[in-house]
Amino acid sequence: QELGDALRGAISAEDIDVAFQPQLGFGDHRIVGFEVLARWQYGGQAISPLEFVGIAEDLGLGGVLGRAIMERAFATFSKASAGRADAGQLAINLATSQLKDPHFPEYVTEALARYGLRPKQLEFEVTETVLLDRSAERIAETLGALRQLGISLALDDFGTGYASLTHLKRFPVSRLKIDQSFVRNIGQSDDDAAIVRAIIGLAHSLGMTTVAEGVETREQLAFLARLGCDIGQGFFIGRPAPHPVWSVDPQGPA
Ligand code: G
Ligand code: G
Ligand code: NA
Ligand code: MN
Repeated sequence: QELGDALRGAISAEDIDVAFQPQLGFGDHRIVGFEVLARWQYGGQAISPLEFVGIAEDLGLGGVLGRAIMERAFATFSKASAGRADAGQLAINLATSQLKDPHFPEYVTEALARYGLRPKQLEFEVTETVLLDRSAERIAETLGALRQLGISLALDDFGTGYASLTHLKRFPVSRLKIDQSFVRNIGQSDDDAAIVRAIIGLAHSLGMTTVAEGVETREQLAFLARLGCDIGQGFFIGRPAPHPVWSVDPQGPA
């Protein structure tokens, strides 16, 4: 209740921030994009986006929150990438209500144009939970329309949900994000290594690419590159930051 009111206020006051976490291409060792992570400071505390996105959805504020996040991300990214030849892609997490809104593709097209960004520079991330919603038909339509616009779709937290293989056929997915729970023990657990290898093989045989999440060590990074993973994301490569940073830390994955 109180948190809900505060969130409503924070959205209107444009008090929701975003962080940009870099994604490293293993092929050419360049930053190929950034995942946008929403941030909200309330009462001196960082509230997790898992929590406040959920509250917003329950209060029917998912649409306005999503727009506030996208506006903030586009504004910051477009300014920071001005004059840069290949700034890469922005990956934005979507909540269910955004995909149920029939006007969403129209809004995205308009917002991209307003910030001088191209549809190819945008990727949306959805979890399987989002796809499992009762309005799957409606959601599939929205995702199809976004695909038509040239915006790509990544399946988040892959491997932790249900019926994942059906989703790959039913929705226009072009990238799988390997959940960090599999990446964490990749060097120690043969099972986790086998799972990651299988996800990469599945993705590639379906013409999709893979992003490994939660890359925290040099060893994990090397292991993933050996397995043929396309892109890595995690603290070893770069922490979420208030602005996109394209340089690769020499202490990190150089
Ligand atoms: O950075 P981290 O703790 O912040 O993110 C926690 C979870 O919140 C992740 O699963 C992430 O996908 C989700 N999340 C972060 N930002 C957003 C956002 O802007 N929209 C939605 N729907 N989820 C987000
Ligand atoms: O569900 P999603 O995968 O989008 O969540 C991303 C979450 O993972 C965010 O909370 C982000 O801050 C966090 N994160 C990003 N990189 C790392 C990492 O290397 N290690 C851990 N433990 N968390 C990470
Ligand atoms: Na995500
Ligand atoms: Mn993820």
